[in-house]
Amino acid sequence: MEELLSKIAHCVEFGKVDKTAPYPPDMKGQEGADELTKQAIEQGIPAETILKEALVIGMDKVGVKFSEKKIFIPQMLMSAKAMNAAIEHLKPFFQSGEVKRKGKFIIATVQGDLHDIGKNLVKMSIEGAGWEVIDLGVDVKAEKVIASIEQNPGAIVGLSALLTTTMANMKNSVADIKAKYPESIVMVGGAPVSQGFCNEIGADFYAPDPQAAVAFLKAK
Ligand code: B1M
Repeated sequence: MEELLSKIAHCVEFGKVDKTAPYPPDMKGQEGADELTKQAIEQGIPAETILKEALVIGMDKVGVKFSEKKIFIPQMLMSAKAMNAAIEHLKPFFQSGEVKRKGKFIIATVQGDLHDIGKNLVKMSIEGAGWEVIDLGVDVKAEKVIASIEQNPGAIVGLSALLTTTMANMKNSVADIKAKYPESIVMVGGAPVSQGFCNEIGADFYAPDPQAAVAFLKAK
């Protein structure tokens, strides 16, 4: 099991999508994140283990190498592509919750931020927990979230941010949403976000991961 997980992490780290992918040249002809994740599922490795012990590990290495200027945007995009290929196989497990809708959840990555892998994982888990999710996408202005609350009264809002620079937009979005709809519940998450930041900006809940987001909604 460990060997397969570390192979998947390697594919994410080096952006190997599938067997037919010519990139990276030194892995040409080898199986990629797509085939190996399928094998892991077939071997009965839980989706959450694959996510935490392979995909996120690979992505963390990508993040470190990017910070150290050892890789650049194109390589980071290939890693995102490999991760998405793997996530396709995990989807049914995140989405296999009860079908009955428990409520509505509006989710968005804040203005200026294009990172959506984490947001999409949270979306899948929340859908799996039986909520109808309205996904506004990435680079979303507060006005768009507010318009969605107008159309979906009572919906809980989830905002994701991955950049320290877009945390300011998260703060402004929470302020704008609360000014218009003081009773609305806003959940925040994303790698640079913390409980302290959540408290500081007046959001209602900080979820470090999809499991915490689902646990919060279950208690609603
Ligand atoms: Co970017 N990027 N990126 N990037 N990128 C980071 C975030 C960075 C940390 C890399 C680094 O330098 N080490 C760095 C940010 C530094 C900082 O702000 N301090 C960075 C940078 C600088 C940039 C650019 C500015 C680079 C440039 O152009 N010079 C640029 C910005 C573009 C923009 O947004 N305007 C950029 C671009 C990109 C790509 C487009 C190439 C690509 C994104 C592709 C995509 O998302 N479709 C990309 C990637 C892949 C990364 C890293 C490598 C991986 C992010 C990721 O998907 N992680 C990342 C480094 C890293 O995080 N290791 C990095 C896996 C994902 C599962 O984790 O999103 O944290 P995460 O989600 C978690 C939790 O946080 C939580 O649940 C998820 C599962 O556990 N969660 C929530 C997330 N949202 C939640 C919401 C919730 C609840 C929980 O409730 C609502």
